[in-house]
Amino acid sequence: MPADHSGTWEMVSNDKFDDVMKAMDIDFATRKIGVHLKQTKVIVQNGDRFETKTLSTFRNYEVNFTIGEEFEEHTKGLDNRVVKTLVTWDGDKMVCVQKGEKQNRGWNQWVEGDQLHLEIFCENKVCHQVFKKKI
Ligand code: VLP
Repeated sequence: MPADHSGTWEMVSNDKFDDVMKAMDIDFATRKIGVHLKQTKVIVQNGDRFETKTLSTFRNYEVNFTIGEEFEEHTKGLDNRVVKTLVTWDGDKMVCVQKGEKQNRGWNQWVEGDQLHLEIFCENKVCHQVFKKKI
C-alpha cells in the first residue's frame, strides 16, 4: 500500500526556492514574486494515478501522471521546458526524475503526519517545501 498524498495542502515553508528558480533560469522579476507565494497543493490520488494542482495568486501549475509511466511534461508557466518525466515510489516516498536540458532535475515528495514535504532539485540546488494538510 503506497502512502496517501491526497488532499489539500497549504504551504508553511519554502526553503531555497529562489536557488532552484535561478538554476531553472527563471528571470529576476518572476523570482521576486515566486519566492513570496504561499502555494497550495491539491492532490487527487486514485491508486497509481495522480492529478495534481499547485495553486497560487500569481500562477497555477497542473500535472497529472501515473506511477511508472514516463510522459512528456511541459513546464508551462514555470521554466517552460519540455522534459521526460517519470514518477516512482521509493517506499512511501514519491520520486520524480525529469530528464531534459537541466541535469539532476526532479522532485521527491513524502508525507509525515499532517505535513507534506517536497524537495525540488535542479543541477546542484535543492529547495525544501513543507505543506500542512487543510482540514
Ligand atoms: C507557482 C507554482 C514561477 C509558482 C510560480 C513561480 C519553478 C509535486 C509536483 C507536482 C511540482 C513543483 C511545481 C512548482 C510549482 C510552482 C516560477 C517557478 C519556477 O510539484 O508536488 O505534482 O512539480
